[in-house]
Amino acid sequence: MKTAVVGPGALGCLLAASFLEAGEEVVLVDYRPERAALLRKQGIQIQTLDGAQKVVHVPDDLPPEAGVCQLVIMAVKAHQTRAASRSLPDLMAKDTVVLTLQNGLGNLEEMAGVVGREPLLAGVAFLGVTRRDEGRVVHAGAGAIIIGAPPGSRVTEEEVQGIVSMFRRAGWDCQAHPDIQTLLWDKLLVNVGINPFTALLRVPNGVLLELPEAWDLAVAAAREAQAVAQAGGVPLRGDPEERLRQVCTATAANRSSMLQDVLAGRPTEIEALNAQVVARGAALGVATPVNYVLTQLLRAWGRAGDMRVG
Ligand code: KPL
Repeated sequence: MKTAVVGPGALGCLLAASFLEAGEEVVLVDYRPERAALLRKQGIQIQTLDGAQKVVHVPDDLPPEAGVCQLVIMAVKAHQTRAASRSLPDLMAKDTVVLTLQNGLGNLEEMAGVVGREPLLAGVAFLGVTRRDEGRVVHAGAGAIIIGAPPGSRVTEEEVQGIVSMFRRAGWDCQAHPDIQTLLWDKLLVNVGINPFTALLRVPNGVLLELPEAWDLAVAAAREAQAVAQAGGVPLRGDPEERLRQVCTATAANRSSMLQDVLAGRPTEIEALNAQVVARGAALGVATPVNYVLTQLLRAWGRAGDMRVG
C-alpha cells in the first residue's frame, strides 16, 4: 500500500526506511524544501539496535508532489499537527486512512478538524529512537507499536489488520487494540513521567531509575495522569510505577523526545503532555500539582530562549 510518512523526524525516518526495505511504496513528506533536498541527497543514516550502520534512500517530497496515498502516517511533533494537517487533503483519496503515531493528546482532534474523524486511526509507539541530526537516527530501544480505531472512525478491523501486517513485514512488533483511547492515556502516563525529567536533568531514560528524588516525582506525575484518566471514564488500570519502570528499562539508553528537543533548542511537546493532564484534571476536579509544576517549568524553559547562558 502506498504510504506517506509525514515528518522526517526520528520516528518518521526510522519507519519510512523500514517500510522501504520491506518493499513497500513509501514517500517521506516534508514541509521544508531545503531539508527534503538534503535527505534526498544523503539518504537516511540509521544506527540499528545492534549498533550496525546503514544508509537508506527513501523518496522524499513536499505535498502535493508526494501524491495520493492509501495510508498517511503522521509523525510530526504535536505542536506541528495543525499545520501538517492542512496538507492532508493533498495526500488523500476517498479511502485513505490517516494514522497518528504522535505523542500526547489533542492530535486526533486537530486532524479531525481538517479531514473529519472517519479516516482516522491512532497508535502508540514505545520505541526508543534518537535523532542525531537531520536524517541521522539511532534506534536505541525496542518496543511495541499498537494501533486502533478511535471513536468516530470508519476504518474497519480488516483494514487495521492490513496495516498491522505491513508494520510486521517491516520488522515491527505491531498489534491492533480495540480500545486505543485507553492506550493513548497509557502512553501519556509514561510520557508525563519520563519526558520532562529526562529533559530537565539531561539524562537518558534509564538513569531516572537511579535518581530516587526524580523517580518519586516521575511516579507522582504518572499517578496524577492515571487519576485524571479514571475521572474521565478511561479505565486506565495497573501500577504507574511499574509501567514507568518497564519503559525506562526497555528504552534505558534512549534520549526521550523532550530531551532531544531541549538539547536542539526546539519547542517541546509539553502542551500535548503534562499540560493536557493539568487542563483535563482542572475540568474534572482532579488535583495535578506535579504536572502543573512540570508544565510551568518547561514553558519557562521555552520562553527563556536566548536569555539562557551556556
Ligand atoms: O515516547 C517516548 C519519548 O521519548 O517521547 C518514550 C517511550 C519515553 C521513549 O523515550
